[in-house]
Amino acid sequence: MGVYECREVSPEVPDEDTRLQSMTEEERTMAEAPLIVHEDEPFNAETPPHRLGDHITEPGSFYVRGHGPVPRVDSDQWELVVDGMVRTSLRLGLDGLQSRFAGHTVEATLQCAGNRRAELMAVRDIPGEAPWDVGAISTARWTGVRLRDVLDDAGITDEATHVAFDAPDLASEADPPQAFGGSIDRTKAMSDDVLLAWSMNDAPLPAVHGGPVRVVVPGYIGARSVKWVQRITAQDGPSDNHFQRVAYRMLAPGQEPGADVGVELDATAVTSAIVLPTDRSAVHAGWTTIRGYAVSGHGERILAVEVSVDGGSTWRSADLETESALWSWRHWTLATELTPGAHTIVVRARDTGGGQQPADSADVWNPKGYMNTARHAVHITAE
Ligand SMILES: Nc1nc2c(c(=O)[nH]1)N[C@H]1C(S)=C(S)[C@@H](COP(=O)(O)O)O[C@H]1N2
Ligand SMILES: [Mo]
Repeated sequence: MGVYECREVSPEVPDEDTRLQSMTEEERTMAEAPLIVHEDEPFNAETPPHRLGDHITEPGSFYVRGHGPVPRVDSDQWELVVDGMVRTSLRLGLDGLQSRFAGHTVEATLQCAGNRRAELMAVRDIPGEAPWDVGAISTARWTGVRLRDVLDDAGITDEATHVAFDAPDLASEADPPQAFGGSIDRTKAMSDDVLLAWSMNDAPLPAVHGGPVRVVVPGYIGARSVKWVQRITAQDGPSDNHFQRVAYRMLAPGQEPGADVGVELDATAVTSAIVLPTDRSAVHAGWTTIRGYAVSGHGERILAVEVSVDGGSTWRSADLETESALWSWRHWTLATELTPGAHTIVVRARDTGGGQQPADSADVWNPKGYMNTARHAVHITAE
């Protein structure tokens, strides 16, 4: 501590172009790609570092996580059934949904439970899962109607404790192969900002992100924001879908995935990551700006972000972006002077609920590699 005067010096930061010019052709192509693709079919791709600093993610750079082929659902053909523990089942088209309920817009970050799995895989292998780096996270302005308004209109009954969502995309990885689905608890379903969204950043929701209509559950793992939603069922327990009962559950080390093994994941916990410089990269010695994001979940805000440039021995407060929307990430920066040589930079955030990040990825390793909210470190060389 006590080094805050550093931030009053005007830092000589090499601009983006200088850094790009010192890259090989291949590195430059990678660095400028709109998405880093992990898998083509089903399509899975993460937001690249040079786009992770945007508050609202550029169209085309929002990460994509899919378990089956992208279904092409015509917006004229799309139909939503609302049934189960309701007084009146509903059958609605897009026009019906839009004309019957008040529109509502929510800015929210979506984060896959597998974000930062790559660091867990470096601790111990996690077979059959994608090695997401820090980019399985993006932010958009979502417009639609409140799920609560639709459930109220159908007359959700007192016995209903959960609300389940069904989609048409067939996931062959599920056992048995089945369409994607999931559920959330009733309290969350009836809260202010859970949406049936048809628009992303004021444009029609792209097919790859669930268009014509998807669920958006701010503050919960991405898996609960079911894309191409076609059925909503009020029921007295969680969904029986593979992605609720088997996958997206926190297992203890040594546990094997199976029906109802472990704990289902819902709200995300406070986390942060360094976006630039990237791990194992070289920067110019002297002044540089470290950049990254921090985000919580379950309705908490980011309280503080601290950065260490000496591997975690000493910490300095990062500059936080102006308070952002309740469900959105907050970007941060720290200007620092780096001497030539190797440096380990670490970040840690706290949220308004008292949440802090575990010290090390090894402490949070779990068999499916979910929710790696450990402090994030990058190892860089200044030259
Ligand atoms: N129908 C359907 N919805 C889905 C998925 C899916 O495979 N099928 N993937 C889920 C997961 S795991 C995540 S992280 C988010 C990703 O949303 P995005 O592709 O728009 O980023 O969608 C969720 N909704
Ligand atoms: Mo996910």
